[in-house]
Amino acid sequence: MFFYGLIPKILLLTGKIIILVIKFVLKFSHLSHKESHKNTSEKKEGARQKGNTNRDAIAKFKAKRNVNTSAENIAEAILKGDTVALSKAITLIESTNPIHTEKANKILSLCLPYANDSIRIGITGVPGVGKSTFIESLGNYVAEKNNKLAVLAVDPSSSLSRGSILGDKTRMEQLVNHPHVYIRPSAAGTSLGGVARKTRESIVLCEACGFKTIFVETVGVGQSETAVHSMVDFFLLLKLAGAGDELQGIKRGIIELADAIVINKADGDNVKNAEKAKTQFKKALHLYPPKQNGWEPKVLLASALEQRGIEKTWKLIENYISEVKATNHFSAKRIQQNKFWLHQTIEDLLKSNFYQNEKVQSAIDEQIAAIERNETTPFAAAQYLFTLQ
Ligand SMILES: Nc1nc2c(ncn2[C@@H]2O[C@H](COP(=O)(O)OP(=O)(O)OP(=O)(O)O)[C@@H](O)[C@H]2O)c(=O)[nH]1
Ligand SMILES: [Mg+2]
Repeated sequence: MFFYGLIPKILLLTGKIIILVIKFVLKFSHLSHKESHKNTSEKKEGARQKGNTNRDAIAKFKAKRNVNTSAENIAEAILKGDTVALSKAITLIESTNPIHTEKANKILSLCLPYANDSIRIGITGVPGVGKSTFIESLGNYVAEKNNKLAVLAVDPSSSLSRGSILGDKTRMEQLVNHPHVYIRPSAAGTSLGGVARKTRESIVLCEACGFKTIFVETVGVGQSETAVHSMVDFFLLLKLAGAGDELQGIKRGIIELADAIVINKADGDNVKNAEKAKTQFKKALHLYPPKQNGWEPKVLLASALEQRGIEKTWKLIENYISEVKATNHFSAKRIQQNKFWLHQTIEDLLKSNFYQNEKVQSAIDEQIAAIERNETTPFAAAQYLFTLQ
């Protein structure tokens, strides 16, 4: 009896427990939902904030870019030593777009009064002689002396690959990362004249940007040595011992341009050969007429890989510079070079204006055909084409 009386109470209690459990479960799930909701909103908020940061950064970047786009602002930044602006200006110099050329010319004229104060060194040699390795070694030596160094290249053959310097970046790893060093791969272009002009103008900008030493590298395979020779104060020729290389150089007359010949890879088994080559080159140099400035070209041995002969090379360059500065030949050579480039540029402009002239373009084939039919001479045809301008 007593037991039957308890049944409703037990049922009631069980029901209450079930309700409590359900309430608890519901509350918990609500709480966790709230929590997860909170987390998502926090994440969203975070993302929004991050988005804001990105947007802020982009806006700042754009503003900076806009500020820097005017020629005056780019020039101002260059004069403060800003290498980002320097790269931007060099890109404008390299562009074939007439608007860019106009802007580049404006930047150049603003920078020109602050240029000229540097030592320009041309470095040449056949492919594989060790130019990049040598520039890395000498460059680090120079940069470590607190000297701001810019490395440019004239290499018309590699206009597609954007220059040998870039391809060799692994060989210039240390130099590329040096805080005092600016490296620019060779200018792209279809003609040597065009590439050389761009490099010359880049030199002006580098000087305005505070670079006191400029290396101009060129691959010794064509006429580019002559172009580089006429834009530098000191011309250094890298050579290898043996392999008939000496004779090749003598034939091509590049030796005549050199202020110093450095026989590279004078290491390991090659030392004896290198010493022999040094004697040969010294003799060969005597065959050339003396230089206008009275400097006698020197021959040195070096190992770019083992960093030997580097300090000697630099000391030699310093000696040369102080010698030619004392006799005023330093500035005389630069003036002479400027005259050369003036005439060179006039010739380039005349030529491109002539060939771009529409009347000339449509008449030139006719004249060639007339020459083939023996109806006119090349001279008469040229004179006639000239009257069309
Ligand atoms: N033993 C020895 N090897 C060297 C020396 N300098 C450079 N080399 C090696 O010669 C090879 C060519 O060197 P680079 O510095 O790339 O020569 P490069 O003149 O810049 O060549 P290009 O860019 O192709 O014109 C590399 O394998 C270098 O490690 C040196 O002083 N001694
Ligand atoms: Mg190289």
